[in-house]
Amino acid sequence: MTFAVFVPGAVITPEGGWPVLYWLSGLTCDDTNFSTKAGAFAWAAKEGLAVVMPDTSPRGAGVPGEDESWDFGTGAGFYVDATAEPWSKNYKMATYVTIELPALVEKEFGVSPTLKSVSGHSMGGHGALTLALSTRKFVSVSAFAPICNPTACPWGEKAFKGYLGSVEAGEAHDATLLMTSPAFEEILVDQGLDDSFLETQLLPDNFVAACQKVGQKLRLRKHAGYDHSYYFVSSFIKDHVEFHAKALRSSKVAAATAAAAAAETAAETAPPPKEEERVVEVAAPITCKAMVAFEPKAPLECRTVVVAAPKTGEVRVRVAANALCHTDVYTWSGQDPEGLFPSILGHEAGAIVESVGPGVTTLSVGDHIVPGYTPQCSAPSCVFCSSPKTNLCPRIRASQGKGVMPDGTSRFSLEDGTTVFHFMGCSTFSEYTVLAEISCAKISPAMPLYKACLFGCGVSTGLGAVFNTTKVEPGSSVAVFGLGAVGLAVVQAAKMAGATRIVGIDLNPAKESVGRDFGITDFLNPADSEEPIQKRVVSMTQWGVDYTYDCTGNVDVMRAALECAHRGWGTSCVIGVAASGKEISTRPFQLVTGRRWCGTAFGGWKTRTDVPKLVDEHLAGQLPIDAYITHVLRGVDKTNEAIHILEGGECLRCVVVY
Ligand code: NAD
Ligand code: AHE
Ligand code: ZN
Repeated sequence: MTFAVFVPGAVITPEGGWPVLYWLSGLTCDDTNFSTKAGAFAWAAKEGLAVVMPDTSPRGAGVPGEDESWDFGTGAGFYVDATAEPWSKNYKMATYVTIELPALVEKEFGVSPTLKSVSGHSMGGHGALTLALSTRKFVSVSAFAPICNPTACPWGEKAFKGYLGSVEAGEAHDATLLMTSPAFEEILVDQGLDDSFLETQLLPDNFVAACQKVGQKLRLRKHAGYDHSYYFVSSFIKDHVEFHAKALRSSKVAAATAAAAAAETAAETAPPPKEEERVVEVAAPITCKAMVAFEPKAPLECRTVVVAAPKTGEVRVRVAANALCHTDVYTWSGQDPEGLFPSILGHEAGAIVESVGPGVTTLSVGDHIVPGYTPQCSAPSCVFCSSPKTNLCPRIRASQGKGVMPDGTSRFSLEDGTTVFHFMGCSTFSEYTVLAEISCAKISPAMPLYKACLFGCGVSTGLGAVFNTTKVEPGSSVAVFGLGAVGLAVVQAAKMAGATRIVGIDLNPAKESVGRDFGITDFLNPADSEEPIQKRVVSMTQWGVDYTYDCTGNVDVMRAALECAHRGWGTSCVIGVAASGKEISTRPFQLVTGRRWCGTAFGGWKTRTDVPKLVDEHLAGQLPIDAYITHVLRGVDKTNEAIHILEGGECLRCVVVY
């Protein structure tokens, strides 16, 4: 049997496997029709959904008569297990689609055994509805122009007589007759009103009546002008993918919640261990691969490192994926006054807690986290954590800047015992790293970690610069200098905040197109004219723009950004990180005349409180971030390649999956 599988991206399989949509095709189709004509994969990729597309029957089985008609035999297996001869040996489509094929794709493609939905077209719509109703193995079901009542239509009668020996035997494979009690929160069906098979073969109204009778919620959408073709499927497939993704997400959350509740109940009911039995498990050191920066600008070296057990208030995590930020490259290049060598750089990651040190109360083994370079100690005595005005908790900032953990020592060493420094309290260019508990944002396990890493720095920073630091109002004008991931996140947030004019500025002309995708309304390239860029921006707007952002780290650009802010009230926000020894300047008159200069660290987000919320917003479909991932590599040893790619100018974020 031939089948096709779509897996969303060359990335790690999420814990528990890919949520999956099984697609069942119609008469005469094979495993290629859906993959080539439906246009579903962009939506499936967006939702993180795998798609499995089986053929519609065995082929070349040598069954007498298998190729005699288009609506029976080859290409027309009808998703039943044949019991009548000569079909019963080979034509076992129900078992194939619900047992054999899932076992195979679960093993070979990391497809989830539980988070699965089913949909299909015509005969495949019949298959989807009947297999979902009879097996209850699928979280959700939908269909396009399904054969709803096959015991009452010519296609069904022919199939049941041939494969099962009688039409009556087909009653167990008839969606209308199987609808005897509500089985799903909602079933989605689309039907074209210009479908030539509507009245004779499909009979959706019989299914509607059956659903109404038992109280099954059915969303049947009837579309004038649509026929039975794949144009019809491709027109509405996005809705079906989103329908299933939503159901699978709630199912996953429900399962996780139930598991957590069960664990909590077990913990509550278990008798407390006697004092002498309470053993603190001490984790052993781990050896793993890490990319070590030995000196500025020299390629990182992939080394075996020893990662010591977490000490008090620390956790050790397995890094699942890391996105490269420009700041890593900045420190590697030797321009960071705090840069130390040898060190393990990296600070934009998604990870899973592997072990916890003594005294850790808010994290457990298995938790999914995003490391934060701005910690949040949340102590009532911390005036920074207690204030809504800032995220800059100083609790471990001094040791972080010295490349060590809060007790003044490093958890990293080479095999010969050489100490390796930490970086920004994260050091995520390593398969394992140790973090302070107060640096970890615990996030929903439903969030794929290869995407979660984006919230660890650049994207969050750009969003927060707009929402938290400058608080852009609807109708504002905005100018963004530098359209990397940080600048584009500023653009994205400015658009979400209702800014009506968003000027993107970049030396790279290729950024105009990506900038427009994110929401810029105008693009300027400083290299296109001798005239200073701030003058060009002001002349576009009379008095300057309400909010400007430097996302380059260049101090001349910072000045230009300030000087094109609106006279009287314009605010300019410094986001870029400037090289050691660089200073900003402008004529004080610029400030006297009402412009304000400010800056942001991590967009003002409080790591532990806010990162989980950003993740949840993404999971709820309110905060798209997939477009930032322009490159994916596999293996921590690919980090040098990622640096090369980021410097190439076409990359927003290169995610390295470990
Ligand atoms: P990036 O290198 O991907 O993007 C920078 C963009 O600026 C590029 O498109 C480049 O072409 C453009 N550029 C460079 N010089 C320019 C100039 N003179 N005029 C106009 N455009 C110019 O970097 P990124 O990851 O988006 O990070 C941007 C900056 O933000 C970096 O300096 C980074 O270190 C800093 N950063 C700061 C924070 C923070 O919390 N403050 C967080 C993350 C990143
Ligand atoms: N060591 C650097 C600090 C550079 C800097 O400003 N870092 C930003 C984060 S960049 C993330 O990509 C920041 O938030 N800083 C706040 C902090 O506490 O470090 C230097 O230049 O000295
Ligand atoms: Zn960063």
